[in-house]
Amino acid sequence: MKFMFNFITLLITLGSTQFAFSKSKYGELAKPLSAYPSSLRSNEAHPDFWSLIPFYVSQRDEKSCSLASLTTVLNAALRNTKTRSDQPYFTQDSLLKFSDSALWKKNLGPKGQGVTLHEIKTITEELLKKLNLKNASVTLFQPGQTDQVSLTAFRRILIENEKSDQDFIIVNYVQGLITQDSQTGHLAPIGAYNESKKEVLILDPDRQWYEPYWTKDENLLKAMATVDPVSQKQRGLIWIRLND
Ligand SMILES: [Ca+2]
Repeated sequence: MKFMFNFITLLITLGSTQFAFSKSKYGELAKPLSAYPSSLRSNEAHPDFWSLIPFYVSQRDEKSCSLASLTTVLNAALRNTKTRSDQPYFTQDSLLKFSDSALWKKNLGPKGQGVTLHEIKTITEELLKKLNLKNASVTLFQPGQTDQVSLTAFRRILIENEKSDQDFIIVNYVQGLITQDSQTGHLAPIGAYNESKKEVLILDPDRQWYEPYWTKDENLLKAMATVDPVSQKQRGLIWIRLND
């Protein structure tokens, strides 16, 4: 009887321990894509999603969201030029090597803390130049605030970007303001925008923990309108246009 009592006590303790340390992965604001498959079966074509998803990679470690995001985006951008049997797509390692980026070497190394928004803009511009994409450009958007003016400007970019797979967005936001993760800065490509629902699909490279998730554009604006403690600058997004 005493054994049974101790066994039940142990089960209760284990159960309460699990509840104490585990919480909902996605919370209230993020909706995992697999739970909403019909969200991509509308009349809208979602050209970015269908260009990016074949190349959607998982970041190789916690610092490498910039490397994973650019691997996904650049493979999508170059997919129509890599048609020969001797033309591999980029892996994260081969892109890092090809870039020869001092910023990546420093920030993804043992003492690095990842890459800021301004740094990924510089790295992207260097890569576009190396890839001889002469007409390409990178635009920075830092909303700074969550007011109506900022929301309208953000929506204008999302609507314009949704029209074509000749441009892509990488967003810099606080992951934990969308999901239930830590309150740290993060980078991820935007997969799609549903204008009627005002929802953005984030292709989070943190694939060990997440699949792509939808969130309201207002939520993403709040997570972007924050200050990066490393750079002391506002977060935001870069908009990569191949034919500017
Ligand atoms: Ca686009």
